[in-house]
Amino acid sequence: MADLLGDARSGPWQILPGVHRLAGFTAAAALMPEIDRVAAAAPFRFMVTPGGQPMSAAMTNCGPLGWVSDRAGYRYGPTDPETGRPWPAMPAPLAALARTAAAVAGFPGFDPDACLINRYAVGARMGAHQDRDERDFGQPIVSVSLGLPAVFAMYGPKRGGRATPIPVADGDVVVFGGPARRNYHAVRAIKPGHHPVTGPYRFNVTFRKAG
Ligand SMILES: O=C(O)CCC(=O)C(=O)O
Ligand SMILES: [Mn+2]
Repeated sequence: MADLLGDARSGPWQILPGVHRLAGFTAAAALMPEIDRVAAAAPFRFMVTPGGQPMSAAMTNCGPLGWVSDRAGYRYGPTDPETGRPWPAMPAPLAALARTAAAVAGFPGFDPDACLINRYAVGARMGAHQDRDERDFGQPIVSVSLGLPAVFAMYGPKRGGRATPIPVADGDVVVFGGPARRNYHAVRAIKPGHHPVTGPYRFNVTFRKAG
């Protein structure tokens, strides 16, 4: 695939060094049945920050490792603290999508072991943060947007400064890695709307190599 793709890292999808948006790469219609199956086994919940504030987006996970936040901090773990059971398996179509998107963006060999699913209602947002609970920052982040549109704001590796707004609509995939792997990023508040598949929600599916 690398030969066919050529120098994808500087290709037409690159927004900033190491930040790629693959527009219309998938669609909610294709993925929501998989997400519904995951949520039936590991329901969406509002985790709390280490400071005790409920998060704005509801979350669940699939795959060998799930990302968890509670009063004890942020971490990855193999079991759902709500049920005590392992997180549901990562559906094969989701894993395949993540691998393909990473390769297209110039990160061949990505093999995610963690898939965090965020559900945003209208008005929900995510403040600026780095993804830094993973072991290997050589591995990219693959972030799939489904349903209602949003603005994904990409900052630099230091807190603050000006963000590059990246509009993300249903089916868009943002891949960031390499020089952008430790960039701060945020999701602006979701505007009111209705999507034919997800209704009043935006879903984000984030794939990572955590362990
Ligand atoms: O919802 C998004 O687009 C980004 C989510 C995110 O940054 C995260 O879960 O760490
Ligand atoms: Mn993040």
